[in-house]
Amino acid sequence: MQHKHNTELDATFLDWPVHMQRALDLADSVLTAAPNPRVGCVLVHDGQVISEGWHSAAGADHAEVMALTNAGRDSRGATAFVSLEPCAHHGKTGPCSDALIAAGIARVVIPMQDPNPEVAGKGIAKMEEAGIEVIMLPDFETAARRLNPGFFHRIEQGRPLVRMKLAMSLDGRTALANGASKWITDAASRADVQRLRAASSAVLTGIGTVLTDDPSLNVRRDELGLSEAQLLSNELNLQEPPLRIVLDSGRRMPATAKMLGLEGQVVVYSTASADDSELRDSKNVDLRVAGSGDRVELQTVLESLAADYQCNDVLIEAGPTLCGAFLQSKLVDELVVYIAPKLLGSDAKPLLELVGITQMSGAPEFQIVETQQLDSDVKLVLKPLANPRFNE
Ligand code: AOF
Ligand code: ZN
Repeated sequence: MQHKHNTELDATFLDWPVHMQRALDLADSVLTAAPNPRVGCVLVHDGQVISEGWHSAAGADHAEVMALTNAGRDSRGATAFVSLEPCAHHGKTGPCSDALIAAGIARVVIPMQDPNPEVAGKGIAKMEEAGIEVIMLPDFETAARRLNPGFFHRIEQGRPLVRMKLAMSLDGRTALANGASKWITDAASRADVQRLRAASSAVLTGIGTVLTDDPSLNVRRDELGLSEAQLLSNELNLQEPPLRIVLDSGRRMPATAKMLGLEGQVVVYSTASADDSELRDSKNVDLRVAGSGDRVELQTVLESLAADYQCNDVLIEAGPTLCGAFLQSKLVDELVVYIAPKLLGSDAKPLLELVGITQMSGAPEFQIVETQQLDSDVKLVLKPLANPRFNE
């Protein structure tokens, strides 16, 4: 297989980056295809785009198959630009590498291998054996990875990518002393959270939040702030709501909790056996054990979410105790913080329970990777920086 960097793409290949970018953009038009990655494909013949495809949801056609089906003409001799190595395995659908071979595709251009052990290089090998020229554009790998950070995280690390959502006032408070918190951030921020939920495999909270706020933690179509066309193209995924996860060491989750009456599955992790739980017979509820005593083991929960539920991305929407515990455990990959330009005062509730930071050098630090103004609020996306002195 040849590797070609952008600087090597001379006059003959000048439009390659354009086609590869289009394949990435097609993948990006889908909110999520979890547990699968989002993938796009462009078929080009004699310099003309003859077809496009994308993977719209798990179980649906893979991007390459959709593009071949849509070509509406002979694809023999065409070049396929795909945002990920075409698969080699029989999963929910047949192998794309076989479909590309059968269609007589002459060349396949990809930005990276699929790290899924069922594929990892096997798709490339199959196609090359069949005489297809496979070319890797490594300059697009970063962009290709950015499309599916949770998928790569799960496959490569055995646990989902963990995002923590925090919404706070300018002075870092989340509720008044009397508990009132509706609404700190504005509608644009709340729609953004809805889109984050819709793109996540699971939304996770603690029993404290369930008992005080009785949240739904669901996705509400009309609050996503998406156009009709965007809603329509994401229809399949919106029918598959994210799992709701509750960490409840003492099995205090009441059968009357609002989320149990809503569509979608709920998983409750506890340290106690489920034998006498009043939820034992509820349908759509899985009762699991992770850890012992009064602490659910966070790492065990995440490993279970990856292994038992194929979760790529988990969104934590919890109170100050659980959010603090996740940060202490260093299991958070990304913070998404919405800041409302208002003050709630020093008797209002703090963002996190995080004690014992006594030296500046031990303070957890973050790198800002995105800032955005959403109506009157500000959204920050941050990545934790490794600090060996934090929680040492
Ligand atoms: C591709 N094209 O569009 C996607 C791929 O269970 P299946 O059959 O849907 O296979 C899922 C796996 O296929 C997934 O884990 C990933 O390795 C690959 N995804 N491959 O050739 C696509 N979505
Ligand atoms: Zn495939």
